[in-house]
Amino acid sequence: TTAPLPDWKTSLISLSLTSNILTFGTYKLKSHRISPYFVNCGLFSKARLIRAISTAYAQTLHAHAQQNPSFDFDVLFGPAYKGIPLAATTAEKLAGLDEGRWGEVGYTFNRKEVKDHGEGGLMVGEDIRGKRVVIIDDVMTAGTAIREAISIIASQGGKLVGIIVAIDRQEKMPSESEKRGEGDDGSVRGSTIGEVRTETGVPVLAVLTLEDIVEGMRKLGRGEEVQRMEEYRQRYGATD
Ligand code: OMP
Repeated sequence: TTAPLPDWKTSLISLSLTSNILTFGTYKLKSHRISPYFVNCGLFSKARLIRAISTAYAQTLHAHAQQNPSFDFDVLFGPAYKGIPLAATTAEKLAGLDEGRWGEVGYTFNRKEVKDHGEGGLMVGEDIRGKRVVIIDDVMTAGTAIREAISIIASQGGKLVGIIVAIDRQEKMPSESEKRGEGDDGSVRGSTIGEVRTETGVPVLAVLTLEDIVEGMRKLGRGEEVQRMEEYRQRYGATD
């Protein structure tokens, strides 16, 4: 199943390492899992870094649209806070790729706190009522962040047609015992991405997956990190 990793993915992984976006250590995740690696998309915070990631998101969306002619959308929704610059810069990159095709795509984001004066409301940017919306977010692990974004779109009358993340960690759904904070019970469960696909019926795209990162690290000669990611994958990796 594994095609060789394209050079642009290896470059993106390498750039993530040198800018400390991808780091290795011991990290407690939102899902309470303890991970040997972490991806901090808030650190795409220099011109050349935000350019690299927004280009990768735009190209991933554009390639998907070319392979699936029925795939189309009106608005990119970037959930606050980390999704905001991602939505804005990716919209700009889409116009640069093909202005005729993407030039009218809007972008929007939510406020974390509802404003009760001035223009008011929960949302900033393009109105999503009745529009086809793609969620653009940073990392997907157990799907909690994505589910929140899905419910915001529903509450605003938008129609979800796709989801794109920078990193799909390819993890399985948390068990009931994990949700209670008691650790994994070792049961076989489906992947987060599979569950979200089934629940929503829309494509869930990722710029990079854990598999890509493992292969990229291998290409970069980082055997020790590869081993730690493989061990983590044994424990929490999705099998489907
Ligand atoms: P879920 O909500 O469990 O899918 O986790 C995704 C969120 O966790 C992201 O939106 C981040 O806020 C955070 N996260 C990272 O940013 N990088 C990681 O490598 C892992 C996580 C995480 O906590 O799972």
